[in-house]
Amino acid sequence: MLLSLALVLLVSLAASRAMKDAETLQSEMFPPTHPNCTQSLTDYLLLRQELQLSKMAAAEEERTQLTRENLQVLTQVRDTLSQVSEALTQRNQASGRSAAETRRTCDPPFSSVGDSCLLLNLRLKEDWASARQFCVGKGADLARFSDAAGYAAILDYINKINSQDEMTDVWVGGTDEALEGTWLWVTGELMPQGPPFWGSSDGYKAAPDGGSSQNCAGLYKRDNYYLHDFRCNGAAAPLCQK
Ligand SMILES: [Ca+2]
Repeated sequence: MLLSLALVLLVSLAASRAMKDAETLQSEMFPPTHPNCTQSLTDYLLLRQELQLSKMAAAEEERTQLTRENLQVLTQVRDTLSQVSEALTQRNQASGRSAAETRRTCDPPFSSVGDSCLLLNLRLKEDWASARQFCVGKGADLARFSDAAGYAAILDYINKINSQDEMTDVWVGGTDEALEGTWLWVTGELMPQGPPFWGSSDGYKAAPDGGSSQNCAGLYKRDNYYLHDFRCNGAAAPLCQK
């Protein structure tokens, strides 16, 4: 009987201790609810939402700043392109005006060649002085050129006029009549010397090579219209220029 009572007492004590341990464990794992628990959770959620909104606002501000910078760069590019385009337009306009200004308006039978007016009369074959007089009568003079471009333009004109390829030489306005060996244009300017202006006789002897017997300059058809010194009383066609 006593043993039974002791056993019941022990069982009761063990059960009581087990219940106490369970309560302790529960209080440690699940702290008691604070009186303001609901309010704290709301504050926390609001604070977290506020932080998220703040981050989103910062990111949006960063994107806005980036967009603003991109816009500035694009504006600068547009302004630069606009300036380049304007400069090109002005240069093209100036170039067009320059080309138009250097091209003379010529009355027939003269033709506009470069910055001058030319007239070649292949039907007229006379000495140098008469040819010059013919040109003066047209308000012009025998032709001159100062550089390869001018010479090339004259050759181009002559070849167009002489499309039939007549063996006719052409007088130009150069002479060394005043001082042998010193070739001057009728304007008093020095004629260009050597290639690509002057030709050669028989392919080896460079013109001018006629000495004091040949004092007038002409374009020699048989030498592809290179410059040669001719006898001034020879017959050639006048090339007039004004
Ligand atoms: Ca001479």
